[in-house]
Amino acid sequence: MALRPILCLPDPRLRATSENVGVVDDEVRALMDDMLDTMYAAPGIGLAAIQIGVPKRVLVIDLAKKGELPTPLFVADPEIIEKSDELSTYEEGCLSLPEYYEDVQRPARVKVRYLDRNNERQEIEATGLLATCLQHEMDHLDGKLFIDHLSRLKRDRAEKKFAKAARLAEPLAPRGPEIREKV
Ligand code: GNR
Ligand code: NI
Repeated sequence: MALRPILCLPDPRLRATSENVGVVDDEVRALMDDMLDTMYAAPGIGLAAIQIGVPKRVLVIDLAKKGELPTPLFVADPEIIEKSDELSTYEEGCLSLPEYYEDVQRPARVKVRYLDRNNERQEIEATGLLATCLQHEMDHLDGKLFIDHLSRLKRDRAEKKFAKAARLAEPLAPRGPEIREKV
């Protein structure tokens, strides 16, 4: 078990399409365990493998609050097999876009088929925050971020904000201190 660094926008790996694992074997289980540790440490309620740079269709979720018993959900190769016409709105955040939050509308209910940590086929019918979180994580597997659900204006502003943050955080070497930007 290990903590792994979480990639942030504008890292292009977040836009990659992840590949199915096919079988949940020991290697995938080890990945899931690292992801869960990394997610709890962040802390977050969900994490997709690509957020730690691994382009596999694997995600973990735990909606249990601090002080409650952990209830981890381990998911590989998920597919949405039903979704409601009814939508619901949640204020979303993403560990790959730190400290940025916006309302996002998504189907209120989804039925998802997936492989669990024991490589067994499962189906889950989710509503509420779990439905939102599953869809948010599954978007990551296709290189999609929650800002892609916002207006063009909001998305552009968010991308610019993170591009600038990355520039400012970057090496002092290629750019002398005399041309450091003001925040
Ligand atoms: O920790 C997270 N919180 C959250 C809140 C509302 C909707 C989705 C999420 S997922 C996010 C963690 C994350 O970035 N997962 O990819
Ligand atoms: Ni996210």
